[in-house]
Order: sequence, then structure tokens, then C-alpha cells
Amino acid sequence: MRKYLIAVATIGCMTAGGASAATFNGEFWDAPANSIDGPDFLSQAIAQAAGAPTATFTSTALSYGNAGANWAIGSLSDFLAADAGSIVGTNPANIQESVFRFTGFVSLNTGDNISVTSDDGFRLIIDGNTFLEYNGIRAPGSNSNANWAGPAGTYSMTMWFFEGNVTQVQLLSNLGDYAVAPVPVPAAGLLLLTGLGGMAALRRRRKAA
Ligand SMILES: [Ca+2]
Ligand SMILES: [Ca+2]
Repeated sequence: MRKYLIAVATIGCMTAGGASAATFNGEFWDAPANSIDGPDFLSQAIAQAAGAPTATFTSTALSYGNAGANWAIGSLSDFLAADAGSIVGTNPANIQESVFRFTGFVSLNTGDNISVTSDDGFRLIIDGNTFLEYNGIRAPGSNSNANWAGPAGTYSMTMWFFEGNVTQVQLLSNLGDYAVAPVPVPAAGLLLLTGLGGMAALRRRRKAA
């Protein structure tokens, strides 16, 4: 019975639609003064995201603050520029000390170079593992990059980014080049997966009892 369910779920996923024009989900948390001051900036930033976000938005390219004039810190909508129209929630007038989380999927080939230019720090997680990060405060134009060493495939991606307490902000990346839409789980497959999840939970409860 269990083998049959898994086989059906797999076929369901395989017949789902392929990649299309994709975006990333954006979440933003405003943070109080002196809340992201180090020494472990990233842990402090991620802790700020424990509650509901101040705002959410759609990120078309995960790249903000390109021109020098845009380094100055302003409102969330100033920073998001072309993506500002997608903001849902509060649009703070000043995003000094704040945290962003971007989530989505990327399609990578072995050797692909991923670059992130940031003011201030970031942590890029691909397929559940930290791939690249900068845990500190730095000036605009400071670049980190690395080549994907894993096999070709579509991977989940989470990007944490924070603006610290120094008055410039920038986040440029080429992740938009790799963005793909998540493979949709068809309704029947979703029901089966939910069923399998329920069975797993039941097993855990039985084990714990
Ligand atoms: Ca703030
Ligand atoms: Ca800064």
C-alpha cells in the first residue's frame, strides 16, 4: 500500500508543469535601533524575524540599490524601486536596521557562479545548506561570490539580508538569472503527500507514546 502511494505521488510530480518566469517571495522586518550590532550580526538579524513581517512583497530579480545615488537609506519603497508596487503592509520611511528574507527556487548547473554584493550582511541558503554569507557590516560595492559545485538541478533558496546601523544600503545579486517557478504539486499528489505526512505523524505519535 505504501509503495503504491509513493509511486503515484512521484508520477504526479513528474507530470506537473515545468519552469516559467519566476519571482522570489520577499518579507521585511523593521528592527529597533542597536538591535543588529554584532558580533554575530546574522543571528541577531534572523532573531528579528521571529514575528509577523512588517511587509511582504514580490522580488522580480533580487537586486536593489544599483546606482550610487540609491545607496542612501530611505523608505522600503525607495529601496525596492521597481518592486515597490507589490508591497503589502507597512512601508517604513527609513529602513536603517532591518531584515529581509527572500525565498524561492533556483535552477543551477555545476560551476554556475553566484554573486552577491551587499551592504550589509547576508546568508544565502541553497538546498538547506549555507552556500555563501557575509556576517558583518560592509560598504556598498563589496562582493562575495562562489561557484555551485553540486549537480545540476532545481533547488530551494532562502536569502537572509540585513541592513545594520550604518547609513548606506545595497543588495545586488544575479540570483534572478537562475530563478524558476516551483514545480506545482497537482491536487491528487498533494492529497497523497498530505496523507503520507499524516501517516508519518501517526507513526511518530505511536513511537512517542
Ligand atoms: Ca529599523
Ligand atoms: Ca548599511
